Amino acid sequence: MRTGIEQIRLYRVDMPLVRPFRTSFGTQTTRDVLLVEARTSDGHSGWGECVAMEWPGYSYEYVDGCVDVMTEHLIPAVLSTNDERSLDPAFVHAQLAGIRGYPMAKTALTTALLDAWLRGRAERLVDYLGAAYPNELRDRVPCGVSVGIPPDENIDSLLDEVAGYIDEGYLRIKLKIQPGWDVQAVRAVRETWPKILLQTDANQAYRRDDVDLLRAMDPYDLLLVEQPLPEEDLVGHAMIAAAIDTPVCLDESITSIEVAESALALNATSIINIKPGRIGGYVAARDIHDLCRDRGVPVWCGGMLETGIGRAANVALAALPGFTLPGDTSASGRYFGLDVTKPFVLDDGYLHVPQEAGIGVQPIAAVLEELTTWSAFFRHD
Ligand code: OSB
Ligand code: MG
Repeated sequence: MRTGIEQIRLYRVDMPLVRPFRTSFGTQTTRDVLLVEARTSDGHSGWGECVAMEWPGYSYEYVDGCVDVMTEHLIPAVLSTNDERSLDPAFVHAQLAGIRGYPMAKTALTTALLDAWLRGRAERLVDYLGAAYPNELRDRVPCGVSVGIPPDENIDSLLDEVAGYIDEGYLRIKLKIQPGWDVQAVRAVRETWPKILLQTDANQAYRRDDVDLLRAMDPYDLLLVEQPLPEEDLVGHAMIAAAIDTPVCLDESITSIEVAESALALNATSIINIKPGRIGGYVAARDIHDLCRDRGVPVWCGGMLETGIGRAANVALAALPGFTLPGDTSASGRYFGLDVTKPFVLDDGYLHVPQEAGIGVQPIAAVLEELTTWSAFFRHD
């Protein structure tokens, strides 16, 4: 028998955040994160991270729901054969095609399988995703940082936090906003740092008739405002985009390449935040990048407070040439005191793309064991 999937393992890991992360949809103090390991019959392990949060606040997916859909549907589908095809990305995609939705759960599983398959071929994820432009792949990516709403809603707390990130070398600041915490925060940061790259993220907190609140931030030279309105409201985003000067960038709304095309056709967005977990995988994310690059639409790599596993794959993706804006690909230390992998460290505002095969990193066994709160395994039988 040629190489196939030998076993799939799930690990639920508890990762305390270095500071609470508050957005318009709620506050996270710890990252309750699901990791997937795919072990192959020839001894490779591939890894994927599920970016769903503990509760369905960003999208409908959440960790318990992802465990359920993986256990009941996704893992049985990929374990239905254990011949060499079981790792082939096109075959895996076809096996899962009949299961709708759950892009975060699918991304975690398919990334683990892709990582294992690439390790078997000694190929890096960045080279696989960027095969169409081998000479334009970068070996480091520019990094921004996403700054939550301070729990005390105090402007000085915000300025202290931003000052720390600027000292560390972050190249762009993103402020989380919501009605009541928007123009005053933006104005304070802009007045303190007149030249920094600055943008905002509302995570769907506004409505169509809040256009005056959004227009009030136009004087502060923002790169973009991310996802002001609900996910489904593409036409509303087009109305906002026409009414304000700040470019609109969609995050939650962009759930597939078809939605990306629709949003661009409607002028609902002029920049796209690419998150593989939201779209259903790294290949789908690459395809949206290719579409945007062809159309001259800038993209950047979003983040979901990933561990080193998800971060490694995101950094590989962000090395593609269309990622022209700094991503939410911050260093491990911005999130965690202890990461499950070797930490990603900021170097002059950049993270380095891992050089090893697959996603290029693996968990440190002792750390994974220490942080794991639950695990399960599945085999072909
Ligand atoms: O909307 O981009 C978002 C974190 C969790 C859920 C949604 C979002 C975010 C962030 C943080 O903004 C990005 C990061 O640093 O990982
Ligand atoms: Mg966002």
